Amino acid sequence: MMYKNLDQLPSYTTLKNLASHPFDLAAPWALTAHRLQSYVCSSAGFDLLYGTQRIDEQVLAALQKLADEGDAVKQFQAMKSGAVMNRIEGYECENRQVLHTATRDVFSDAPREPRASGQARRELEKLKKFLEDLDNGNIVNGKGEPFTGMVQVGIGGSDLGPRALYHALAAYRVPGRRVDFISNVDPDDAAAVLNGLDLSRTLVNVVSKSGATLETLTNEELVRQAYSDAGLDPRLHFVAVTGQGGPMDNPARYLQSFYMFDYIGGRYSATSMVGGVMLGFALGRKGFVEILGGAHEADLAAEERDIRNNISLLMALLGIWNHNFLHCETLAVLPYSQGLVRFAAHLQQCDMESNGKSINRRGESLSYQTGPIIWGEPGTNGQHAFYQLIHQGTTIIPVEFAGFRHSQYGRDIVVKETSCQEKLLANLLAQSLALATGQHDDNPNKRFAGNRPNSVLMGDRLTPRSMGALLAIYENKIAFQGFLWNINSFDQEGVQLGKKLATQLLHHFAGLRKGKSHGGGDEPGWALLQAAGLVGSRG
Ligand code: G6Q
Repeated sequence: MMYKNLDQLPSYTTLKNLASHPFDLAAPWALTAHRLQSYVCSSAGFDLLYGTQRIDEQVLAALQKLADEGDAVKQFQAMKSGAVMNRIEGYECENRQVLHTATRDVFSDAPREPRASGQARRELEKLKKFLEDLDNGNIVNGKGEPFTGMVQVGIGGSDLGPRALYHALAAYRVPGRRVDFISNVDPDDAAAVLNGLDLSRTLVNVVSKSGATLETLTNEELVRQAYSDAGLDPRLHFVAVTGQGGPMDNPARYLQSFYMFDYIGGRYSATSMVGGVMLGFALGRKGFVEILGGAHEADLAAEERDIRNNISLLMALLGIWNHNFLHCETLAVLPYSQGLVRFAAHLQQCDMESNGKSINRRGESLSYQTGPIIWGEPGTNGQHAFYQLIHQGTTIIPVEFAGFRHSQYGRDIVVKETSCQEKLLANLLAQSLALATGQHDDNPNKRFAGNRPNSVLMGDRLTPRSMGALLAIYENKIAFQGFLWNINSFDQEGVQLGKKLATQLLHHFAGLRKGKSHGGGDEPGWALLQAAGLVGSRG
């Protein structure tokens, strides 16, 4: 299939012309009740309030045309049906299907891609049995006691999404259970987690799709050592999630092995066993199944052609409008929900690793911007930190806010006549308005230019189901943007070069340990090690 570049689509020119006079959010007449109430898109349990974006009916119509001309929904459907979307035509590449959506298409009689959904279902069945065995005392520690903790060892996609979901849903944990994470090869990461843990009551979930990631393999050995030092048998504590047939697929070393498959990219793997084992342990099977249900609902909603009824597609298009046409370089994701404390970190990987590309799917250089820089922190904390720059700085930063009508725990207090939750939501909506409208003032220091585009994604409560939907809404947004930019959102060659050079530098350390290394002459790696004071003498 020959996909076109964004700037070859006819509506690209229309949008370029419209971008010379975008809607003025700061005009006194701009934010009418009609505008704010009609620019709301609802799907999968969320409402996207987008009246505070610099768009009008003409822009929306052109964005709809852009989506149609770029076959955004058709490409998404092809991806779900098993088309080989992870490829660069004519060049060596991963050349794979992209089927993370199949991990949640597991309860319908006619899944979109039966083979992948069948494999996901089999893993879910294994997980069900494993969790039942933990609950009914068939799986216990060496002293016959139940497990109360789990440490997940993994990095990148095998850490960020699962960790973000765990934090988001900690309110729904099975009483008495907790999870910790080790990802960084910095030994202090593992040391800080292991200090104070009761290893005897703790499972270790080693997660690596490739089974070959040096950080994870090293951390696994470090943790195994801690078990041996404590006189505990790792075989009773360690479980694995890995690619079937890969280097870590060695059931003799693990209490139980779960599989994920090469058609699921690491950063899209939170709904596979990569997230499933840990989330099933923490929330119970029902909680994990709820996450899958929410994600599946969002995947179905993403097939809607009308952008006004498809949150993922609309967010993708608004992002393209702000980035490619209004030339905003970064995007802040600011959730007003403490549970989403790690969500921006997950999105940084999911979005920037997917769409940080500069060639199209035929290997040709692109002359337009692709993925923006993504960053963010939960509000209201951010308000007391970096919002100054968003309001009055020289860089325009579009914002995606997210919030929920109700808190998770329901524990609250009325102070000065309002509850905490009301204060949180008032702040969220006030920020949205303030960024859009700005403020006139004779004192330039108190002047706000406004016209900072933003939208608010509002849900009812952060639950396993809504978290699943939110995760998939973003995954699908990222895929839609990649389709329209005509890039391959599913590979990550950009992280390989650094890995290769790290391996070269490690050879120097290994050589020194064996007393063999004499240095690398003019080789920049050796010179940098010297400059950093790690080997030999400086200069
Ligand atoms: C994600 C990337 C990357 C990957 C990690 C861990 O899409 O591919 O972040 O998840 O490098 O890889 P393993 O799971 O193979 O250890």
